[in-house]
Amino acid sequence: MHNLRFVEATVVDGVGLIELNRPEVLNAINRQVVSELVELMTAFDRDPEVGVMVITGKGRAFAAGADIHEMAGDSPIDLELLDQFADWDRLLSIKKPVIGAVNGFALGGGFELALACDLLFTTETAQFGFPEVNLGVMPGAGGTQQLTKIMGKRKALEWLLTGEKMSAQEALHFGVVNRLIAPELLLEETMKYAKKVAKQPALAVRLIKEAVDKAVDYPLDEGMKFERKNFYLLFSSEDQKEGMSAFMEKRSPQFKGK
Ligand code: CO8
Repeated sequence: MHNLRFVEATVVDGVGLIELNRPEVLNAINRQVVSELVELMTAFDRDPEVGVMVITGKGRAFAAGADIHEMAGDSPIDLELLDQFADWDRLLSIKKPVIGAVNGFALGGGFELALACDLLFTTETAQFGFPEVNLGVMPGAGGTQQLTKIMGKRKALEWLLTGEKMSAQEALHFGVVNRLIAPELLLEETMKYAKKVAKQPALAVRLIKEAVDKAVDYPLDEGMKFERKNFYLLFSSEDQKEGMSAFMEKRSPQFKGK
C-alpha cells in the first residue's frame, strides 16, 4: 500500500479501522482522500485477516463534504476528464460489511460516504445533511438516490431542497442510522459490534450482504432467486460443514472463512 496521507488504517481483531485524518478542515474529502480510501478499502476487502471495516473521522466531524476549495474552480470538462466518480463507485462494490461510526458532521460528500456504509452508528450530537443546494449545486456521489431509497421521495426532498441539517434523532427515526451511542463510547461500541461480525463465518457474511444489496433494487421474485443461489453456494463451504456438525455434536464451531 502507498503512503497514506489523509487516512489512517489499523487492523484490530479482524476489523479494518479507517480514520479520516484532516481534522483541521473537518475531514473535507479531496481527491487524494477518495483515492486513499478506495485503495485501502480494496486492500482490506482482499485481506483474509479483515472481516469487517469501520470508517470514522478524527476530530469533530465525520466529514463535512467534498473539499470546496479544491472543486470551486472546476469546469464540467475538468470533472468529466478527472472521472473521479469511477474511483468513488468502487466504494460501492466492497464485498465485506462496512460500518460507519459518524462522530460529528456528515455533510454533502461526507453524508454520501456515510450512506455508502452498510450500517451507521452515531451520536446524539452528530448532524447530517446535503448543503449542496446552498452552494448552487446538488449531491453528485449518490445522495439523491441513496437518501430517497431509505426515506422515500417526500422526506428526502424536504432536506435536499433546503440543505438543512438532519439531527441524529431524525436520522434514527427515518432509518438512516442504526444506533445512537454516547459520544465517548461511539468507537468502542462500534468496534464491539464489528468484532462480533468479524468472528462470523466470512463467506456467509459476504453472501448475506450481497443478497441484501440486491433486495434494494431487484423485484422480489428475482431477489428470491438470487438469495437461493447464494444459499446453495454456501453448502460448498467448509464453514457450512463445520457449523452444522458443531450444532449436532453440541460444541462451538471453529470457522475458517472457507
Ligand atoms: N471543504 C473545505 N473546507 C472545509 C469544508 C469543506 N467541505 N468544511 C469545512 N471546511 C474547513 C473550513 O473552511 C474551516 O477552515 P479554516 O479554518 O481554514 O477557515 C475549517 O474547515 C473549520 O470549519 P468552520 O470554521 O466552518 O467550522 P464551523 O464549526 O463554524 O462550521 C460547518 C462547521 C457547518 C460544517 C461548516 O464548516 C460548513 O458549512 N462546511 C461546508 C459544508 C458543505 O457545504 N459541504 C458540502 C460540500 S459540497 C459536496 O460535498 C459535494 C459532493 C459531491 C461528491 C463528492 C464525492 C467525494
